[in-house]
Amino acid sequence: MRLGLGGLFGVAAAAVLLAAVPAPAGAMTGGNLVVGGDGETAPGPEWTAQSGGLVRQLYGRGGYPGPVLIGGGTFAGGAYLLHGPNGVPVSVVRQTIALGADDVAAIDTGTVRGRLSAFLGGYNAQQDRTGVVAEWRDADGATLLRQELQPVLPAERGNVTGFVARRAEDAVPVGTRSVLVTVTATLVTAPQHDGYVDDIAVHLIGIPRMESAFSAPSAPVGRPTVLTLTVRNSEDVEAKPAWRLTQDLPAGLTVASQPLRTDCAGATVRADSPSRVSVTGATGAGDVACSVRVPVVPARAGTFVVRAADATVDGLHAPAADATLRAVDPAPAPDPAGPPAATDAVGSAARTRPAAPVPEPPVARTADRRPLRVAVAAPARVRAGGRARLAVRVTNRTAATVRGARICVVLPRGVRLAAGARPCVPVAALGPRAARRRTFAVRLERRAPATLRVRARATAPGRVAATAVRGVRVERPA
Ligand SMILES: [Ca+2]
Repeated sequence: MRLGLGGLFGVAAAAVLLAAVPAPAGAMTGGNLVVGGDGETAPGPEWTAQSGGLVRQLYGRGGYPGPVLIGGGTFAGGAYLLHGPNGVPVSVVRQTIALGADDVAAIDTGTVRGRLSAFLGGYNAQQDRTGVVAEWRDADGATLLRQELQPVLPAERGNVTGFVARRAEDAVPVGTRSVLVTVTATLVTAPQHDGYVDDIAVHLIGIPRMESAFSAPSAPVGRPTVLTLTVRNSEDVEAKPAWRLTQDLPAGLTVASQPLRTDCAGATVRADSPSRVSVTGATGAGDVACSVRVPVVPARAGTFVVRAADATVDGLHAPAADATLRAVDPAPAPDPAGPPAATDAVGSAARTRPAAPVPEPPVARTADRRPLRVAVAAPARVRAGGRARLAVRVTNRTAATVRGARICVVLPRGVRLAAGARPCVPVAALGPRAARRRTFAVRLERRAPATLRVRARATAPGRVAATAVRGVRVERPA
């Protein structure tokens, strides 16, 4: 017996029926499913007493200990501890936790673990003791799993006043629908009850989930887009054992480059093949989610589905949904003829704005991506025996100055350069993106109507030559 003020705040419930305490909706949050297990509110009807009851006591008052751990240190026990009522030899109180639909669904995947925990303690060499049992039960009330936190006896405490943290953690059996928590407090050294308990808790611990998603719903064919593979911790955000995932890609979608980037600490990521990505890692305490960015390229237009069924996981939930990408042909190159005539509306009437006048005859251009681009312009029609001027324009398409370029025209039979003209002319240094234009005077000797092809070529040391061809219609002489 210890002299003190035990039971000062006591509430001893006497009901016999077991009350079911519904878990909050979506309780797979890592929160404590036990109500009133910390004494911070006075024990009430959430605890059903078969005998005796539970009372609470301020820490550190009237000779009661603070929240101190045997072996050193303290724990966050709040202001109150719990114990059985003074003078009652054996108190038994119970609480039934009805698991919510979300929890039941998770449990029935067979991947949820359950933890019962509490701080249990006593006073000096006294034998007063309290223990806690959790029975995980099916819909018929049959116990599928039993966890027990044994009382802390004086020998374990070294006859020192204080608490020991106890916990039990096991896989929750499929079919579990409720948890019956029983607290048994035994008074040996009357009348004060010094079998202490605090922070009685039941937690559900899930496993992380894999998710997959594309950075955008559509992407051009042949261009990389990002498939993100995410490992999202369960809402308890507790540390989880090592996990592994493998995702196979659909035909026509391949990994664009390596190495693959990830923010999953310590993870190993690799593409086993162009169509398979593997990740191994672990989830630390407090980790909410991490991801792997996989650049992928669609080889053709169409819809690509990265299927959840093509994911292989160990220590994770498989993705709940597929990831879908629509691959589209790249946008066509701009029309060399320029934009169509613009229209705008004035009042209720629309009118057509004339296109900008074309200062020169139509121009034929090369369509390739060479560093020099050349275009040749000529009148579309000339009279036989007449004269014409060919205009050749060369453009430096690079970001560097091009030196030593030349422009040449190659004329078909029936077309001659005018007297004094040369077929090739040099071009001074061409700055980045700069263009130069040279003209060539020619005379059409041909008499019969025909279409002649005039060719222009630009060359520069170390540069790929570019050519352009222009058809010139020769008409009958006037
Ligand atoms: Ca407490």
